[in-house]
Amino acid sequence: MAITIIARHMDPQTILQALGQIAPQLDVRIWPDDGDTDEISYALCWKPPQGIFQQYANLKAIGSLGAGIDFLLKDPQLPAHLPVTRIVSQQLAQSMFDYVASCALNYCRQFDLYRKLQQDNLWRPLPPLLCSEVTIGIMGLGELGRFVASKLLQLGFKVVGWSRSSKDISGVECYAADAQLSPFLAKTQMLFCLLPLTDATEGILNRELFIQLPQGAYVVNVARGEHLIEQDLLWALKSGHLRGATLDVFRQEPLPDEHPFWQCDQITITPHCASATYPQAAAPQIVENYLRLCQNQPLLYQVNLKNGY
Ligand code: NDP
Ligand code: OXD
Repeated sequence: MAITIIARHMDPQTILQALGQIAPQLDVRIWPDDGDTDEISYALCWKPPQGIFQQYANLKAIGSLGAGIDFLLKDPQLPAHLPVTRIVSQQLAQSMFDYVASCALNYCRQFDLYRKLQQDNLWRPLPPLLCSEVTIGIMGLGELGRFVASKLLQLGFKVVGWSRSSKDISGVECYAADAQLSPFLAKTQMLFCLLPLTDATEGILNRELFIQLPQGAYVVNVARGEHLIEQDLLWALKSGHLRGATLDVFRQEPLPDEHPFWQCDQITITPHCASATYPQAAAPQIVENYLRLCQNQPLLYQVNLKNGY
């Protein structure tokens, strides 16, 4: 039995090294030079080519090297009978919080507005905005959203959250399901999307949603580019309804040169780096899952394929 790493837009060597440091006895290979594919039982993937799993006759499980698995579900030939795992780690959650907190504090201290004033050499103190006066709305209260929500409270923000099923998170006003989306949005001055990409969530950041946010709200998408209807965001910014947006994920990555987002000074762009998997943090759970696979035991962090996350 062996593991293969099928990674594009991510360095497979760093995963290989991290696995080698804690489990040198494992047979870990890197696609496309992974030898006899019949020997592979666990495929660790990041954006693999579609149809690739057909080459592995004895595959027992597929692992996403990130938190999301949407790129796997896009493959019509994904073997439906195999378990799919993903990465869940304190490091991913903390790193996402660091990103979210930077955005939230920037919004609160109005650095985006000062940047505009600076362009015109304008020295103009704006009315102060305290963290305690800002309500942050988190869409998705899973591994990342829950952690981020609780930590934002510690910074002094008011926090509301929205998820599919109802939640009880101390200090966070929780809303659930489509019926409670509107009241959640009505309270949200700064919206963070931390939803998985599924049929139900694709295109959820659209005009109808934006107009339910209060005037001057700010939107941050750290989930997937397909959550956002791009023209609707440009409209909401141009109309002045939204103050600004920070986008870490895009329908096409890297964002093409000619994309209008580059030229929009109300949008801050980061290159899908909000929270990357650190190989050292991910390696222990990968090894644990491989050992479980060898012993036919249930895997950690298995995704519910019916739900799509
Ligand atoms: P989880 O699967 O742990 O949590 C998903 C949350 O979304 C759950 O609370 C779930 O509700 C909720 N949800 C799912 N569908 C719906 C729906 N239709 N309506 C309302 N709520 C819904 O995911 P993670 O927290 O681990 O990660 C979230 C996403 O963040 C990933 O899928 C990935 O796309 C993105 N990500 C981005 C990174 C970056 O660097 N930009 C890094 C890591 C992740 P319930 O609890 O009721 O099931
Ligand atoms: C992930 C990501 O899903 O980096 O982990 O987007």
